[in-house]
Amino acid sequence: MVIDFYQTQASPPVRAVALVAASLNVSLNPKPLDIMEKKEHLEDWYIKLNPQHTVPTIVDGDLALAESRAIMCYLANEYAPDSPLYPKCPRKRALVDRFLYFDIGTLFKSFADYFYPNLLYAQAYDPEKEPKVKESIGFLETFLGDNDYLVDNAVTIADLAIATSLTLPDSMDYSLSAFPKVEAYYKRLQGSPKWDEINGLGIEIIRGFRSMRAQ
Ligand SMILES: N[C@@H](CCC(=O)N[C@@H](CS)C(=O)NCC(=O)O)C(=O)O
Repeated sequence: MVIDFYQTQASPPVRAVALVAASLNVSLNPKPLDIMEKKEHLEDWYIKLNPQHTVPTIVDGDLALAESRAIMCYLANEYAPDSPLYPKCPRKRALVDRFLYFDIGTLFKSFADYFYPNLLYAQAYDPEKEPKVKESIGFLETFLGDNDYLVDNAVTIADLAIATSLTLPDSMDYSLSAFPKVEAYYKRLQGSPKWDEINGLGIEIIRGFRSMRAQ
């Protein structure tokens, strides 16, 4: 079965899916989309697949699925049901889901709200949006406590998703030094399979885009 993966390497939600797929040993067939210049995500054929016109979207047979965190759970459920990355125990799984929702609804949201206007439209940072960034990283610091990972002290898809979200402040040279546990956690997760070719490259692309823009 070929799983088509509509994606843009710079996008953190795309990279989060790619990182999870690499750790689950699920292979994806990359279908790169130019969403910046050619705006291929707004073409009719793509809107039919995903009316929300976001990347990532996967197509697996008759299933077209958007939303990065839903895609991760699907890949684990369908292709790696025994993987400890998405534990079967309902209580552990509930905690993994909780951190996936924390990531998409709070952590990554605060990053996107603060960093994207600067990254995408060269706007000055809005100081009113920074407290949410600090608050959400602070929550993560508390959740980690003395553990290396968020759930049962073992790596899960929630850690891989959150580590990928943390690449956005990294790409924007935003220091995590006020949050030593988060900083150590982020470093630890950089040992994940294919980190360099997925997130290392994504960070480089965003940095390259920023320095081109600054000229
Ligand atoms: N919640 C979505 C967010 C996806 C998203 O916003 N992707 C951006 C790129 S980082 C995108 O596709 N933007 C183009 C658009 O919204 O038209 C997910 O996690 O998949």
